[in-house]
Amino acid sequence: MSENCLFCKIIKGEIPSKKIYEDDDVFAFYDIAPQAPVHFLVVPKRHIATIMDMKPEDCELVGKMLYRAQLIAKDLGLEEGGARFVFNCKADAGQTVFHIHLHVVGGQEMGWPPF
Ligand code: D5M
Repeated sequence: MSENCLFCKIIKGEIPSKKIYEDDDVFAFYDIAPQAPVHFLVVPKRHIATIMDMKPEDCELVGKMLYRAQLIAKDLGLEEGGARFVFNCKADAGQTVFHIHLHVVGGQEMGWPPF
């Protein structure tokens, strides 16, 4: 846990969120500013600031995030149409919260490239 991290506070329940799922390792909740009909975030309970701070021992944890994200996506009706699974990393990608989070957005067709 990191003292002044928004998502650490959400995980601890100090800041409210619309929780979707929680286990010992990961936490999932709806994004406060949805960019699509379905938009949720999956975060690890362990504080990792950016994807570029990943260490070898984080590989299993990030795999659990992705695994849980696709299960939730299917539960929320995204299996047929699919979804986008995104990690923004640092300034150029628009990362604003420095605790890694996997965005899952779906429920509509999306364009590419994303800029
Ligand atoms: O995405 C950070 C995301 O975090 C952005 O889509 C808004 C979301 N956010 C910020 N505060 C909250 C709270 N309190 N609840 C739920 N979602 C939140 P980034 O990839 O860093 O730009």
